[in-house]
Amino acid sequence: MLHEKFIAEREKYERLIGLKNKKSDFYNGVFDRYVNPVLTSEHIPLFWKYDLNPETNPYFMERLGVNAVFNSGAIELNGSFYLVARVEGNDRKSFFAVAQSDSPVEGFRFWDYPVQLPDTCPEETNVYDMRLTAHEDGYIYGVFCSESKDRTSADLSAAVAAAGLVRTKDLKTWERLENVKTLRSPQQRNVVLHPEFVEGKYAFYTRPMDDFIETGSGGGIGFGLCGNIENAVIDEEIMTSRRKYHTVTEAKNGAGAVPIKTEKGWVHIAHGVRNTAAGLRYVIYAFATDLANPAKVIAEPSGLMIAPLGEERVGDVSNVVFTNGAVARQNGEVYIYYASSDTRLHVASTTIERLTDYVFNSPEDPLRSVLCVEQRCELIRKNLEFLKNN
Ligand code: M1P
Repeated sequence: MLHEKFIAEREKYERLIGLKNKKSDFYNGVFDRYVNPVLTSEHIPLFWKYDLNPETNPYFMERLGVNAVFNSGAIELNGSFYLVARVEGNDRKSFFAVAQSDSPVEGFRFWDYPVQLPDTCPEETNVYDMRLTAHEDGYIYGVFCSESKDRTSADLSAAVAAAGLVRTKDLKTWERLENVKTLRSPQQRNVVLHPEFVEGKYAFYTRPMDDFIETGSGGGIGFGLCGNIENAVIDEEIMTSRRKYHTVTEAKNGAGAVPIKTEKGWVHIAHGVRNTAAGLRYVIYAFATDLANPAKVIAEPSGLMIAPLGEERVGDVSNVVFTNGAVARQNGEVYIYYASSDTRLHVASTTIERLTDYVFNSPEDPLRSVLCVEQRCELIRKNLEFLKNN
């Protein structure tokens, strides 16, 4: 017999999955926000959390709760949308799970089982933030953070971040490859595989770090090549988008979604971090790199593109928006999946045309207040002139 609470919760769950989403009234011309998050901890199937048998669970109690569902890789395959989300159990361990929908903005339902990665890394304690790259070699690759305890440190919370690598053709069967090694950087997080070969090699965006939290001497988003994807070793990382003093990337930055190919260049949607009296603040920013040389930045609009807004500002790690997945469709639509405050996943929509216009035609950060005022006065002067004549 089914527990009455299960029947009530199942109805709530089905209502949530069936909820229609719509654009919010937020406007900036660059992207649209949607009213409802696309994934939350409430989207987790009840049979992942409860023992449904009233004999062994008479109070219909959660036995294995889920704390949050957030940073998600994204891909479109045969007209369906797939999110490989970071699911964090009440035990703080994260894992990956695939949610699928026929719509990019609503109706995401998790498959019956989460992803069971091949257990090839005995020291690995936690995994998160998978970026999904449909590579021109025919595989879909997933690059994620593989976190282990730092056994060289007496500090209990000291950890080591490495770039784990898997590949699949269907998101069901996953082959684990060796972790990506970067010879000059002791730690790596936010590593993304470029979708095309560069100089005949696999190309990775990296994020050199001296330590688990601090990037230290790591100057920004790196770029490196490797010949063998099954044992990826990057010996040299050159800098693409650099961290800069008194900008949104001052403390850290990191590659986000797989770069989107446009006629004018590769558009990157990344995250930048600065420190504040209230702790770290994570925002999303964009830049473009050269089509022939994806390491070379050719445009970088000033400041942030997406900042945490309203309820997005509050969660387990407040004041954070973070992306590791976007879908750029053949018809020019772009869906950016971004998480807020390490708690839930949202979608923002735009188009390749709008993104390209934003990245290539928005002014760069002149890096000093006095120059920023000049830049703004120039815009005001032109606008007042325009208004006079129109
Ligand atoms: O807590 C905010 C984010 O922190 C990390 O990002 P970064 O490596 O740039 O500091 C990641 O752990 C990410 O998952 C998390 O959302």
